[in-house]
Amino acid sequence: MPPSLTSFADDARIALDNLTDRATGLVNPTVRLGVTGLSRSGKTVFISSLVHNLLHGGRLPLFEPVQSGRVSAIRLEEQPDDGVPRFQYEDHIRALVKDRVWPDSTRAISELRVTIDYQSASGWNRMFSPGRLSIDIVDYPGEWLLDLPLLAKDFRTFSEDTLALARTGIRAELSKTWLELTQAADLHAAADEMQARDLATSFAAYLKACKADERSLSTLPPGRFLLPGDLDGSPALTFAPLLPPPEGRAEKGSLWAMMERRYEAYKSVVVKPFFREHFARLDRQIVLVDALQAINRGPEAVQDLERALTDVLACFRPGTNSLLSSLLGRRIDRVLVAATKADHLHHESHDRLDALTRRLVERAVHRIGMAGAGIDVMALASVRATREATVRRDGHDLPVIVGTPIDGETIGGERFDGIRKTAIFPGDLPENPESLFAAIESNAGDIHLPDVNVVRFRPPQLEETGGGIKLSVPHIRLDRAMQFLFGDRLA
Ligand SMILES: Nc1nc2c(ncn2[C@@H]2O[C@H](COP(=O)(O)OP(=O)(O)OP(=O)(O)O)[C@@H](O)[C@H]2O)c(=O)[nH]1
Ligand SMILES: [Mg+2]
Repeated sequence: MPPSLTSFADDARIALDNLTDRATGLVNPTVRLGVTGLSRSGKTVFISSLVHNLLHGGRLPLFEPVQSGRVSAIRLEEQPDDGVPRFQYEDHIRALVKDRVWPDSTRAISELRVTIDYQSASGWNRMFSPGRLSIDIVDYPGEWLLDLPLLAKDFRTFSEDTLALARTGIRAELSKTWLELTQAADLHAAADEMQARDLATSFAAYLKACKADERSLSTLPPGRFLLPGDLDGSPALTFAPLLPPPEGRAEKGSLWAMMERRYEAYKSVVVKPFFREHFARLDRQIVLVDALQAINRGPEAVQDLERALTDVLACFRPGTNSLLSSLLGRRIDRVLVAATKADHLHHESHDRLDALTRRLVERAVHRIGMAGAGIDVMALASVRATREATVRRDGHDLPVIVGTPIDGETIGGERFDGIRKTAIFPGDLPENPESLFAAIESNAGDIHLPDVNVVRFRPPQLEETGGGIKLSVPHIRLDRAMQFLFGDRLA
């Protein structure tokens, strides 16, 4: 992103916010952890399970501070930001653990503070009082993140980029109605509110169709066209990209001028406040991706995920804006990209999902010329909804996963009721991720992607100890994620 990301006044405000954060941080050390991902990628489930495992003594062998017994207490505390909705941990956990249903979709930002008391590992630090770290977890939609690159784009570039993409692949089908409407519009004619509304509605319908498409195309900005909230119907959300751009400056009062002004309004009303109040204050970030779903849906979905990941990682590129970095005084120094829902695979494939996601990230990082330092990748399951078993068939042992499909789920024509369990063969990922990308790039008509069986299972029944105490939520590699995201801050 070029240095014009925000105006100087914004920078000064961010700096001030950060100073305040840091001043409070001296009294009570904190780490602000951003959790994001496109919708349905597993953000709510991730935070709920992470907190549950911390609060309820989960199995966390790879989270060193807990493993080595240095943590003396973990509790929820009041969050620092009064204006941000609280992450409703108790409701989500009740759904997951008691009702065994997945929590509802959450469509905005929320926050939760977890505070950990610990003994420092170093003898020197132990001489002082015991350590205390607050982790402020901030859950926000990935769509908001994909809006950040707009700060560096004028209306002309935004229009060009958006229209070019709308003409490719499956999107060409989905954008047809809107493109016809756009082509018929006279950019020089006097601005007309009804026409602006029609164009915006049609453009938004195209964006929604992409998102809803079962081939799983990831989201395109502007994100608020999908989740308008209380800005629905405002001028800042009533615009659409236009082409071709007029020569020189557009005439005052023209359709182009109106759309251009509203696009700028979107940036200042929606994108900048998010950047300033939330994004610029994060220390650490986890980006959740549903790579399995993309693989399952086909080559275009995988390419699309890679494109979205490229845009997302570009937001975390360090040092692109030296003025900003110096004013911020701090920036996100660790980013974790995690492929979620690994419990849909047999453990032999976990490393393969890991490798595949790593390759996806490497390609994205390479494309934007980033160093890749501070970025880690892993495959995990926030909640393990399955267990593994083997079945013998035709003299061979086949690895299967066993779980309770959610009510109404059908597998091979058989409908499940949410009570009966079943075993499925989860399918295989390629040993070498390169073969997958080679297949995608060769663009050979009907590409065969590996078959992964993505069945929706219910959350698991929690095991109980002999004394009848329910254990914490089972997971895969959640402890590794914790260690990377904040383990070092508890040293
Ligand atoms: N098996 C399994 N399914 C998961 C896991 N995490 C998420 N899911 C599934 O993915 C769905 C979406 O998870 P959420 O945590 O609600 O996703 P989100 O990113 O918060 O979604 P929005 O709030 O809609 O943006 C859940 O309803 C589950 O079906 C997991 O670890 N294992
Ligand atoms: Mg959510």
